[in-house]
Amino acid sequence: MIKTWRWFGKKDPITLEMLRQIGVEGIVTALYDLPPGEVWSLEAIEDMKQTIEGAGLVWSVAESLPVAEEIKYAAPTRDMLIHNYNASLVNLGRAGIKTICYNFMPAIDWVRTDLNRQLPDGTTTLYFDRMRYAYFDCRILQREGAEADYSVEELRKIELLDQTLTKDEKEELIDTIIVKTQGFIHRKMKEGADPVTEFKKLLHHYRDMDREGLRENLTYFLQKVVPVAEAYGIMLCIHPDDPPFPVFGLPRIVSREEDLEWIIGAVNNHSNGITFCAGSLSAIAENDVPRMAKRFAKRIGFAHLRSTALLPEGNFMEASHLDGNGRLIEVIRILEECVSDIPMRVDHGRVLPGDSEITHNPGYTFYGRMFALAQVEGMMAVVRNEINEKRSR
Ligand code: DNO
Repeated sequence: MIKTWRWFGKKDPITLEMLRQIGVEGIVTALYDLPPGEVWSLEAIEDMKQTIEGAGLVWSVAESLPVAEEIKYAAPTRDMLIHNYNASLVNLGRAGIKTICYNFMPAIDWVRTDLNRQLPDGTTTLYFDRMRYAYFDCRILQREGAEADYSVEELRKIELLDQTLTKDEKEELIDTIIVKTQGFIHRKMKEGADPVTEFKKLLHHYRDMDREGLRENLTYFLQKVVPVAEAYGIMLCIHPDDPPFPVFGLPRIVSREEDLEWIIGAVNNHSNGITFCAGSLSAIAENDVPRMAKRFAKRIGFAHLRSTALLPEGNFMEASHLDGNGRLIEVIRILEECVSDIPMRVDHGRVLPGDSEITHNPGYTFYGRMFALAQVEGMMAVVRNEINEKRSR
């Protein structure tokens, strides 16, 4: 696989020069200044491409070419927005960017409740605490009917949290769930807006939507964009839900093996592909991550390599890249055997010494990711030796 790195553009303090020095081969980036729905012009794409190539690297993946919410909830404007999406695809294709990552998570992308969970060794990591999430759902959002999603015991814990969380902790929770985790991935809050009010407005658009409804809207989208991707030799790769279960009463349809099976069949075309995010998929016990890699290998165009540790009571956190439910070495073995030419990147590094001095987005530290990349490279080297030996026998 090709070693790539998510880079946040010219303002990213982690420079392309730094990335070359640590052995990165390709860049994963987006036109972050453009809101979802706007066309990525050929000029802007070429400009980004030249910046990357000027540093001796290549632009391997566009992540994400974001899908506007209006497409996900089928607003009257969706045809116009899909038209714009196709225009961006055409421009990316013309510029030679052939791997595009996107997701179809309604209203909210990845969800964590703590961005700086302290580990025994003093480093910190990302964490999902189910009760804090539930507290946010029931007490901060005050989502209608939310209580029905939790057991009596859980509702009692929510009550307890209400009494023990400080005002600052409650503010921090809001900031974590709907501002910091979303802010750097095309979902910036409007200046001066109240995050909770804004988020509730967004949720409202999905009030009557179930799994089937969202599947219909994804099918509608795929039927219109996959032919364009195919014409330009692009592989559109859907990112799994993170975490892979419904949140805030919203359906999520890219979570389990049967979901991926359904998606690749919805439009049966090689350009309708998958971003194999081992980390997201690993956050529920029922997902056998290596088995999924094997089953869908032919349609995997991009890999996110990380892993999670499943904890009691529905909590989880990022595991070491050598550990956890992602079982990365097995995943790497499968991907190196079946799709060795695809780009991969590590994801969600820890905060290591030195990282607090370099401004970074949550989960996207320099040293933390570099450390993870070294671990993954080690596994890749072992696996490649195995494969070469096997083939020379
Ligand atoms: C979070 C990321 C996601 C991912 C998008 C892809 O760290 O894994 O934001 O990039 O969902 O569309």
